[in-house]
Amino acid sequence: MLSSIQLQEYSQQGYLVINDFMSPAQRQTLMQRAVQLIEEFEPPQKRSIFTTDEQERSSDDYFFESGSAIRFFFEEKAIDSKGNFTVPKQQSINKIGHAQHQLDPVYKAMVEDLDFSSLGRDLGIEQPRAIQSMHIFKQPNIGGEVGLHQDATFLYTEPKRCIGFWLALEDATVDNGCLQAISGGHKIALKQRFKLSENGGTEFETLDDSPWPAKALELLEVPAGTLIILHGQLPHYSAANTSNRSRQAFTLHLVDDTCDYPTNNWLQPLQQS
Ligand SMILES: O=C(O)CCC(=O)C(=O)O
Repeated sequence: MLSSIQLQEYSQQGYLVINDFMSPAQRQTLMQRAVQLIEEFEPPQKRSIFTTDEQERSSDDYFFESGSAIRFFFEEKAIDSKGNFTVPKQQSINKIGHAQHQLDPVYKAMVEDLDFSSLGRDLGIEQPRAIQSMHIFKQPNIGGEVGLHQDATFLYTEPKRCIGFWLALEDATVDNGCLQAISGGHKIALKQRFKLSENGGTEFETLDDSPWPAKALELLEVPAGTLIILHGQLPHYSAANTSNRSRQAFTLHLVDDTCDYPTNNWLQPLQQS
């Protein structure tokens, strides 16, 4: 599926941009399904906010179990200090994750249609396994920043072999928080691993404490329908959405089933169906 020029670009940059990967009808299908799921979702008493802050995540069973469920995480700014919504429910969600590709018929069919496994095999994954999916919203005005990270921190395997597929369901620009990446940064070591800790929470283990490369982040502004493939060790980031336009994306991550997936990885997926 991928040309030799595309493979070369991916190996040099650690990412690859493919325009018009998804049709407008396919994008609408996922966005409408998300609206339905949010409509049916009854917010729990304890509302789980998605943040890259370790403390927020570590004591949160709702987050822990999300590797084998469909869970809803709120934007930090959507909930006030008393736990009340500051925006309507449909505009409060940061992301839905992490197993809709296995549990929801609409997401499952879309993932099969888009054939990420073949792309994964082209990129060196021997036995592709879809391990995590996310519908990410970056809501207008309140969509939070996602700190600079490498995906293999969260989806660690031995040997390290993880690929992220990031699909723009809407146009992604600098104002609404497009992806940004350190081109070529996938060649640096994996810095951290996010894992279950012995006290029942989670922790970041430092694997390499050298600083991030002193290289400017590249802005990956892309139109709706674009696929960005991300190497598992590519440092990437997205800024807060300061615009009044949302920036929805769907992501799917593959690991290689020939690699070891440690039992103390934070995300414990459903067995494959
Ligand atoms: O969509 C975003 O803003 C960030 C997504 C991301 O970094 C990821 O999926 O690893």
